[in-house]
Amino acid sequence: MHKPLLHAKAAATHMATAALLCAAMLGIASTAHAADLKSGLKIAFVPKQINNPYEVIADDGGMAAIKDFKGVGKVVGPSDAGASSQVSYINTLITQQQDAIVIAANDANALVPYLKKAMSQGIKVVTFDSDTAPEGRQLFVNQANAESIGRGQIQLVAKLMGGEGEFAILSATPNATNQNTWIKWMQEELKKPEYSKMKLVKIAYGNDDDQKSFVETQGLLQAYPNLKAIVAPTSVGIAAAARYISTSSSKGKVAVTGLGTPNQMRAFVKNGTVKAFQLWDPGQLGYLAAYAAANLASGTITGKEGESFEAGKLGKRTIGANGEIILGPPTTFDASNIDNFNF
Ligand code: RAM
Repeated sequence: MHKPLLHAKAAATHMATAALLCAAMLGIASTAHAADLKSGLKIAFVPKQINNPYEVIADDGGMAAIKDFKGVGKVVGPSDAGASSQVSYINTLITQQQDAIVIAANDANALVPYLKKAMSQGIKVVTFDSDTAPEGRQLFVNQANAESIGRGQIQLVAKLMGGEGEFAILSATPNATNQNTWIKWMQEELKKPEYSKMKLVKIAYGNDDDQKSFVETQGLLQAYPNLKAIVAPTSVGIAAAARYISTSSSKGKVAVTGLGTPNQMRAFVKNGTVKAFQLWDPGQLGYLAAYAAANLASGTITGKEGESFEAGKLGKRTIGANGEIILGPPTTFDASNIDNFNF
């Protein structure tokens, strides 16, 4: 019973690979279709941390996609976003011979040897949300162009603080690849002459821990009495900062903005603590990452620039430079539109 099935599976994979080869030889850009995906693929999601509402939405999106293409999905991961806290989960997934690992990396380099080991055993590795160094994965599903996220955050905070005064960044962990890349672009944007009256006084780290982010917010307000804004490019950080400020004498004086989920931020927009913030749909991010992983594991794509595949309800997606696939531009939420979003 098993052998013919294996042969059929192998034949399907060979046919998909042959189709790719032919298309490449003819110079035709082919698109992999959902029907080409293997069924029963074992795909494991490893979020930065298991209990972060943002990560839960992203993982749920991934599990929904896996259900679409009849795979076997699961979510495993640490309760803190520490640099090496994901290692033991990766090792277990290797032992279990998963078909693919989809991971939001807590560190650009610390995980690379373990992910390389996974790939050497035929397990496909896709990063999403937060990347590793490129040698640690085959594809990176990015929520939006990192440069536009970083520059956009400065453009938004500049508007909220009237283009002048002191502001601070409240980030996630010091090792988070995504936040560090965005902050780099924030600092780049700040060099423009129109921001010459704005001063970034401090980058604080709340480690994507609610309580630490809350305490860091308090510390920023005490250390910088003239602070006019806090930008938290992390959904955990922005919610904790808004909660602190909403009941403090800084409410109305210190603007809070950054990246957050509409559901976590709604109350703070309604009570006037937060005027505007940004994000993409984390559920769609997980959904797209699952389709990317399934296509790699089915042999319908290899991860090369220019290859494309069908990502269910998100339609056709194409791999860009450095194995990066971009979900789409972020949305800015404020009192006028926040009730249109439920995630
Ligand atoms: C937190 C995490 C995540 C980031 C969002 C915006 O949930 O740090 O990686 O993308 O914020």
